[in-house]
Amino acid sequence: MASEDSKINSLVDAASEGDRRSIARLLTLVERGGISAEIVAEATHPLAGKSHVIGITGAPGAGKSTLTAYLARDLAESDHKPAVLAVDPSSPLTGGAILGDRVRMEEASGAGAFIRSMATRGHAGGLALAVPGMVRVFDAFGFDPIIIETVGVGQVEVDVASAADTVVVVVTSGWGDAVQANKAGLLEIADLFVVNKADRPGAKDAKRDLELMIDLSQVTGQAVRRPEIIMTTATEGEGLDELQKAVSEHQQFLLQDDQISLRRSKRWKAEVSSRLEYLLLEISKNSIENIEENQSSPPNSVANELLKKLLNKDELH
Ligand SMILES: Nc1nc2c(ncn2[C@@H]2O[C@H](COP(=O)(O)OP(=O)(O)O)[C@@H](O)[C@H]2O)c(=O)[nH]1
Ligand SMILES: [Mg+2]
Repeated sequence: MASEDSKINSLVDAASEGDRRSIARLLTLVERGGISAEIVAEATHPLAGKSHVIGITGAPGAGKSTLTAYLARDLAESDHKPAVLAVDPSSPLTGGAILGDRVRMEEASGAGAFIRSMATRGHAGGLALAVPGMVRVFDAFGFDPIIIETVGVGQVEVDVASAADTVVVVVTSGWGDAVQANKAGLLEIADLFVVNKADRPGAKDAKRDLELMIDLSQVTGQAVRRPEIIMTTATEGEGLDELQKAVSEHQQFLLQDDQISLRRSKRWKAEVSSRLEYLLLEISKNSIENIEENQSSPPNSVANELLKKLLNKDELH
């Protein structure tokens, strides 16, 4: 492991000098999981904790990638150093997207944004471990803000987005879209709403639906701050200035009220919890593989005995 340590140390040194290839390699190590990911986490943790993390989520096809590309390009052109982590099976970088979207992402990276996409499957420990680790790499090397784009359908994807400092939920002008977002649990996590495809009919209705649902949630006292609703036509770049302004106002709000430390603490705990779940699952798999089978023993008491034995051990592996 010493050689792995020193390899990662030199990647970290080069990444600190701004070497993008080293940053990309560190991201890959984190994405693959395992012991290297742990070494990267330990090396980058002390350097991180400064960046604003923006989560952009919503139904597939809502326009998240289009919005993200514009936002990243505008931020890069206005002296920021944005990074994008697209956790999206249909993201422009993983194929399947139309040319216009890919061109916009390329423009954003041409302007200096670091764009990275990842598939939703095949990570040791899952997205819940890979995403925070990759965000930490961006944070450690000065990328700010960091935009995470996720599809707001699976629970893990929603959790990943909701761990951001500012959560943007994108709905479209289609009838009932706001209601769907509500069902997917997106309403509760939104700091800001975007009604995209405002060029299409029904945008005002979508906004009204959202207003009503926010009113109801305010009655039950869930929301800390009433989420603003921004209308955009992402393909035309319309409403993007308003979105950027709303994001930065939310950031100011977090700083003033020290809401930011609440978010960070929630994020920290969520990551510890994901890690713990992962470790427990691994331990459980290993114990099952090595178990001496005796079908006359009741499974629950075998599990209890195994756990007792495991809890008395010092070593993880
Ligand atoms: N008419 C219209 N189409 C849009 C708008 N924003 C995005 N689109 C299109 O909707 C499709 C899905 O966009 P994409 O950004 O990939 O959505 P994602 O799945 O949420 O990332 C693409 O064909 C976009 O060009 C918009 O404001 N108006
Ligand atoms: Mg997308």
